[in-house]
Amino acid sequence: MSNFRGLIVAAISMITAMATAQSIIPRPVTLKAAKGSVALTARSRICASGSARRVAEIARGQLVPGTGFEWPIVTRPADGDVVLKIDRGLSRLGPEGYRLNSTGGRVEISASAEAGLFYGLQSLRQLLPPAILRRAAIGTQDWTVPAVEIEDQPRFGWRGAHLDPCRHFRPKEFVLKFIDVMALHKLNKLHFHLTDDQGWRIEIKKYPKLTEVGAWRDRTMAGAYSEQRFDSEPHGGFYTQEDLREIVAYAKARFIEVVPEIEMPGHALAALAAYPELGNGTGPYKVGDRWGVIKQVFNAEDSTIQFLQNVLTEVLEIFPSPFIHVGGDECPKDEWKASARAQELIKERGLKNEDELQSWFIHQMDKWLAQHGRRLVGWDEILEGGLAPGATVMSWRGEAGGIAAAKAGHDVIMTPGNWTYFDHYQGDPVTEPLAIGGRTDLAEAYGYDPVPPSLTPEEAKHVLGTQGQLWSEYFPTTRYVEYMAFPRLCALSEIAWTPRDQKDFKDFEKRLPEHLKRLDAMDVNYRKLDGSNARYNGVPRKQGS
Ligand code: TNX
Repeated sequence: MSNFRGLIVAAISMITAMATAQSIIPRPVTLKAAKGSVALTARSRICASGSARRVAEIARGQLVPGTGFEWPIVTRPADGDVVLKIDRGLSRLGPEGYRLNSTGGRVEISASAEAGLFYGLQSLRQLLPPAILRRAAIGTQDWTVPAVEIEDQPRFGWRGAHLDPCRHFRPKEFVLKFIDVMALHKLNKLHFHLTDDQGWRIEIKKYPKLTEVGAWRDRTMAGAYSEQRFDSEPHGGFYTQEDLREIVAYAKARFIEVVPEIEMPGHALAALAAYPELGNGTGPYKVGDRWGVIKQVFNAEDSTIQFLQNVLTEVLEIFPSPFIHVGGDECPKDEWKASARAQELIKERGLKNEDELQSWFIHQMDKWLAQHGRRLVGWDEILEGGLAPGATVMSWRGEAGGIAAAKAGHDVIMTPGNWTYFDHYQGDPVTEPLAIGGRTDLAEAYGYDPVPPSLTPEEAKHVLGTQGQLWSEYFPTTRYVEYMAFPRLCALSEIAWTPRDQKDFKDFEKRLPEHLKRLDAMDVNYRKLDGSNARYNGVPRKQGS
């Protein structure tokens, strides 16, 4: 009798393990299920040598908490172990590709580089029960890995998520948690939007007022834009350089690069409040308390260029990313049109108009960044008035900017609002919590393809990838950010990773329920597939952030 029961239990755990094997997000290029499984136990070890050892330390960090096992790192493998192997023979899969094989009594992950091993490890975590993602063991658990053979590699090198801590400041703890969730989805670029009209969030030692003044506002727009209503609560915060170094290092250990964004010449009001001489003489300035496009922008004096390059000098010391984002979006030209001095600068520099002045501005940054061994990224407005030679374009107002830039031989990241702006509603606006507008349901988000059909294969090589945007005007709390991000960011991870011909929304929908249990285990909020938790996310402003 007890034998029979044992058999049933074994069969059930096999079936559950098989279901789990089929629920990896983003979907691997190939996954072959085989008979059998590997049981990870308190005797299991991590086996690694050479440069795989560094990933073995990371693997310990990701396997010890949930299992409560010790996971010693050893060099000779035995059955029941997790084996990490650098195998140069796998270079055809690229540095981020990997193989995972659990058919021979142990789990073997091999890759030609450390990043690949890390992504194999993320797939292993998704082959295990969701409790592997908890921060401590919750009791005895069957850590069975189904027998599978996976061979996998990403479609794109830029698989991003964007955070906007300017409109509502986010504590460092949240950013670190978000990085953990990104890593689980094999996302590798965190676009960190650090300055905007409503707040300057990065400490700059040379210009302390940027955060003393620019990081704080007296009140904030509440409710829908049309209501023109404000709360009366001061809001603010910023990251010290040490906080940012910690974030960068934490991300790096998870193979994520943090790409900082310093906005110019628009979205500058917080900086103007701190240093009014950077403006067009239209002060006094106050840190922004309303959303939308704001007319006050930087002037284009040489001294302002110098100021911003001094800021960037400190930015480069903190962020090793080859890409530095300088914004460039939504810079109204009203002030430059009205300013005699701006008109004089246009003439002096032999420019035609205000668009060319903006282009001149961005060119200065492009040249300077190139001299410092970095590459400029900007929103698609940087195309207006002439694109700077080294610029990479983020195409947000649809795909046209990205297409034009790729055809002109520039790299692009496809971030069109209709598909990748996760501040849009993800269901019926009547029942969903307040959002900026628009509507991008999960199916629509999943359906996006970052390579527009009008590009030739050669031009398409300029599409580095895509990313999900989390503009945060209407997200007062971190729970709110998560609700808007998930599961759409899960969909985006699959757009960025999985080959186009293997994307299948029906199949994705089948894998999602198991995947959402992983988000539960990590205490990540998300929109339930039936929308039934929508009204619980219409949380009052400022609560629980
Ligand atoms: C436009 S996208 C902006 C942001 C807003 C966003 C809201 C972009 C480059 N600029 O400043 O937050 O729309 O969706």
